[in-house]
Amino acid sequence: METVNQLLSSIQDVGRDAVRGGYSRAVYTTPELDLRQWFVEQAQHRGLDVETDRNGIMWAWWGKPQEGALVTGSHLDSVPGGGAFDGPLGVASALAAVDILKARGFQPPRSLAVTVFPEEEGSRFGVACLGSRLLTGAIDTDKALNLRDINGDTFADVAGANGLDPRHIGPDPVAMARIGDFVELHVEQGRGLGQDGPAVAVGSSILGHGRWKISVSGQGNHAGTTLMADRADPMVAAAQIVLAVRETAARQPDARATVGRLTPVPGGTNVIASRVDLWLDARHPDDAVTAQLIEGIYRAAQDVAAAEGCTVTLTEESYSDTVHFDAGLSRRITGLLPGAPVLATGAGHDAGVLAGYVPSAMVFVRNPSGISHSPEEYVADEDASAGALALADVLEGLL
Ligand code: HGY
Ligand code: MN
Ligand code: MN
Repeated sequence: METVNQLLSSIQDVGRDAVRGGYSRAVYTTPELDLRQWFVEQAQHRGLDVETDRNGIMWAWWGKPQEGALVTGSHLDSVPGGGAFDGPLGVASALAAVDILKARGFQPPRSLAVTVFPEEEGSRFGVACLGSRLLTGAIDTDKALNLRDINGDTFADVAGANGLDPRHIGPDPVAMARIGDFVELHVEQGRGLGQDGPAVAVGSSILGHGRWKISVSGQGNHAGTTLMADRADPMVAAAQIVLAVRETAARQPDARATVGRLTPVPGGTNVIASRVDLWLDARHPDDAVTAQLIEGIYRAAQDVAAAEGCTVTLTEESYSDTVHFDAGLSRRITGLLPGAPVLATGAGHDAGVLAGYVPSAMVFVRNPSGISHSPEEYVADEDASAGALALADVLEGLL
């Protein structure tokens, strides 16, 4: 059986992005579908029975599907130009952990499932952890079905074209009852684990985080015939909004706010844009502070837009409160991983969504680069192996 590093090597060419670098594996695009097929083959190769549920979540069962099972897993989709480990490390480590337990002759007293959640990054339809939100009912089903990608295709249509029945997409209490406990292994996405010391840590909490769409509207016009005094240029207002985002967050300890995506309409070199859409990602441990941050950013946006003769709207697209993982489960995991530090994360995860419904916890694996959502994201082979072994010990201890 392949080790976790061999499993990751076997997908290292799937979804490489020649333009951005790294990987672009958006949900229900060819690279992500290829990874789904890889997962099915690897799971079946280990004697696991694989099923895809009504929301496109894949479940590979060791033992029959049953209520109260132990579930572990992560995601295979990526951000545009993402790293090799964000998501796949958790899935590959779970498969490798099954190998380790089988090699030990371990027989799980209750069923174990390895899961793959779709659209964790929200890179295609804009809402992070869409699969786990649908499973739990954390998102309104109609809102989810009508989410659109940049081509204007709805999630309902795309999911329907990939084997799901949109009429059945939505909360799945039967599947939820099967999750007794959930543990997700994930690459550490900040600098929480240094160069020395243990390769793994136990998660404690996830920073509250949300996404807002800001649209600035002005007067589209000709770049050559429109005098500077006659312009209402939304790009100029948008640029000032990006700076206001940075300044507002920089004044608030522990806050993070980012504009990573900005789209001028129509987007011509010799055209003054008529509208500019930008997306804000804002995070803070205290949800009330996040709300104040957004209010401050929106006030600043309205001021700069008005000064430029433009108008501006702000729409919340998704929000997740700060999550604290199940204390009892995390304590048990800490006991199974002596010396592993406890680490909060600023990154969202399906484990964070599930934490609102079932006992949920996370294990992080060292990333010496401290960089993620970038081709520079990195996990050394020996740390990936340590992570898979740690996950095997945790699964054995929890089963
Ligand atoms: O955005 C996040 O925090 C996660 O990587 N989806
Ligand atoms: Mn992830
Ligand atoms: Mn991510």
